[in-house]
Amino acid sequence: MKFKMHNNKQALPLVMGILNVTPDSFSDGGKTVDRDSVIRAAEMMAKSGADLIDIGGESTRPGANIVSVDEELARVLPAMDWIREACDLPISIDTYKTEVMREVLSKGVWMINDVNALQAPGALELLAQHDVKVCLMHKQGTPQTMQASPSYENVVEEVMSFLKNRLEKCQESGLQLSNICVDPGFGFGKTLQHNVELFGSLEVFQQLNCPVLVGVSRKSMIGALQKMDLNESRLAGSLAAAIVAMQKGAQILRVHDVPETLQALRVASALGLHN
Ligand code: 7PM
Repeated sequence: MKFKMHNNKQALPLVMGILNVTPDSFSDGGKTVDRDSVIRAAEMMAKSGADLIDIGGESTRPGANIVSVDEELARVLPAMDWIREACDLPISIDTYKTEVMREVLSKGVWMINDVNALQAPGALELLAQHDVKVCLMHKQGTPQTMQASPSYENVVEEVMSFLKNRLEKCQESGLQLSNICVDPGFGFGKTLQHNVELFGSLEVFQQLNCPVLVGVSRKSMIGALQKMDLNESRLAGSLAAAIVAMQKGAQILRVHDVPETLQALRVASALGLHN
C-alpha cells in the first residue's frame, strides 16, 4: 500500500482504526489482553473498510500511567500476530519508545505512529535504517501533565514550526520524506480553544508537503464543543469532525468507529463535499 494512495473510494481519506491493547480496553476481565476480542475487533475493522489498524499498548491519554518496554511489548507483539491472523491490513504501532519501535520493525510493521515525533534517543537513527511510514505528532508537555496549563502565543504557528523542525531532523537523519505524515496532535497539551484554532487552520498544514493525519475521534473536545453529559456518546460529533477534516484536506483519519466514519465520509463525498 502506498501512502498517498488511491483507495478506490473516490479519494476519501485513509481510515485508521484504533485498536488499544491495554488491559482496560481488551481484557477478559483479568489483567491480560484477550486474543479473541482483538481478532474480532480487527475482523470488524477490515470488514467495514478500514485502511489500516493502529495498535496502542500504552494509553497516552492525559494523566495515564507509563508502562515499561517489556509490558508494552508483551501487549503489542502478540496483538500484531493476532491481527495478521484476522486480516491483511497494514499495521501501525502507536509508541514513542525506541526499544518498542526496534522490535515491531523487525516484525515488519507498516507505520510507526509516534506522539513524541521521534524525539526519543536513537529513534531517528533507528527509523533511518528502515523503509517504514512514520507519523510525527505535536504535543506540548508529557501525557501525564500536558493538560494542566497548555499555553501558546500562536498555536498554529508553534505547531507548524515544531513539525517543520522535526521534518528537517528526519531528512538530516536520512528518512524518506515520502514516508512521513504529520499530525497537529489534538488534545495533547491544548485547551479547547487551541484545538478549535488548529482545526480551523488544518489546511495550513498542507504546506508541509506531507499527508496530514487527524485524530479527534471521541476526544473531550468533541464533547466540550456543545452542552453534553460526560458519558454521552461522542460518535455523532466525531463524525461531523471527520467530515470537516476531510474537507480541509486531511489524508488520514484516526478513528474508533470505522463503519460509521466511512458511511459519513462516503455520503458527504457523494453529495459533493471533497478534499
Ligand atoms: C485523550 C487524548 C484520550 C488522546 C485519548 C487519546 C492520537 C494518537 C492518541 C492522535 C496520533 C486516543 C488518544 N491520539 N496518535 N494517539 N494522533 N497520531 O484517542 O491524535 O486514543 S491517544
